[in-house]
Order: sequence, then C-alpha cells, then structure tokens
Amino acid sequence: MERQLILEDGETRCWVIKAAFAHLDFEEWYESIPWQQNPIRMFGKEFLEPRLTAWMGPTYRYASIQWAAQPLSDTVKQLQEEIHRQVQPPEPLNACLFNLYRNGSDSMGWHRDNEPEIDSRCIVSVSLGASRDFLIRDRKTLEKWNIRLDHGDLLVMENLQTNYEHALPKRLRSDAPRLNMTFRRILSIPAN
Ligand SMILES: O=C(O)CCC(=O)C(=O)O
Repeated sequence: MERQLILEDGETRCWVIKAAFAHLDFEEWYESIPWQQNPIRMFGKEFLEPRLTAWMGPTYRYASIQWAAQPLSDTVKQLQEEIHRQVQPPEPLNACLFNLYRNGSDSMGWHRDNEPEIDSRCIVSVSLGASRDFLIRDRKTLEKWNIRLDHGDLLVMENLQTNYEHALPKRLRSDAPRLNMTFRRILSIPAN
C-alpha cells in the first residue's frame, strides 16, 4: 500500500497510507455509531458543533465537552487492532473520537489535540466516505499543508500537536457525508 510522507521535522512526522481501509463500508459504520451534536461554549456564547461526534474510551474532556467512559465496540476493537498492526504506536491507542461531517458545511476549526491526558506521540485517523481537505499549519511560520483525504485513507500524526495545528475546513461544493475515526491514547492523570 502506498505510504505518503507529508511532513517531517525532528520528532514530528505526518504520513498517510492511501486506501488502507478502503474495504470498509461507509453506511455500515455510519449506522453503527451513536452520533450526537454537542453544544460548545465559545466567547461566552453557546453554539452547536458544526458536525456530529461520538466517543469510545476512558472519560475525556475537551473544550466544554465531557465524555463519559464508554468501552470500544467489538468492531472498533478490530479496527484498532488492525491499526496497531499497520502503524505500531509506542503504546496501544485506547480511545476513539468519531466525527461525522454531514456535508461540506460541516467542519472542524484550527486546533491541537494537546490536552494533558492525550499521548500526542501518535494519533491515527481513518476517513470514510466523501473526500475532504485536511489542513496542517506550522504555528510559527504559518506554512500550510493541504492533504486530500479519500475514502479509506489512514493518517498518522506523530508528535504533531506542539508546533502544528490542524483543521477540516468547510467545502461548500461537497454535499456528501464523510466520517472520521481518530484513535488516540488517553493517559490516566491522577487528580490533585
Ligand atoms: O476529520 C478529520 O480528519 C479531523 C479530525 C480532527 O482533527 C480531530 O478529531 O481532532
């Protein structure tokens, strides 16, 4: 399978395995995930996130959203094991955030997956459905990378969360849905 190196900078590496999971059926995955639309607070106001999401893994909080602990389903576990075989992360990935972009109006803004409980050495995502652009930018130089993610592509982000941020911008000409499963390792941090 074709591996594409997107960027390499010291310990940071980002690469894609094209079509690694092209055999997965979008409709089956879409139906099997308990989607919800979360409210988020930004600039003192409450909005609905411009996408649907779901969570499987240990309890986890980002922005104003608190996810309860939820075990990985059997099918998600199988996918996680296949990802471990292909990517060999330093420690097993134990959680998955699911994102559903119902059409090109749904999006995710610039952000980093840098909460203290995320092990940012290795975060891996699988994309199914419509092709969308995934952007990365260097926080200092603002240099940008535009990666076209197609159905079945596997994206690997190694140590990408300190100096770089990423986003999934709107693409208003696209009316087809895309789902993304982002596997990560959540560390248990002792409460103070
Ligand atoms: O949909 C994508 O490919 C981006 C997902 C993402 O950035 C995230 O879950 O942090």
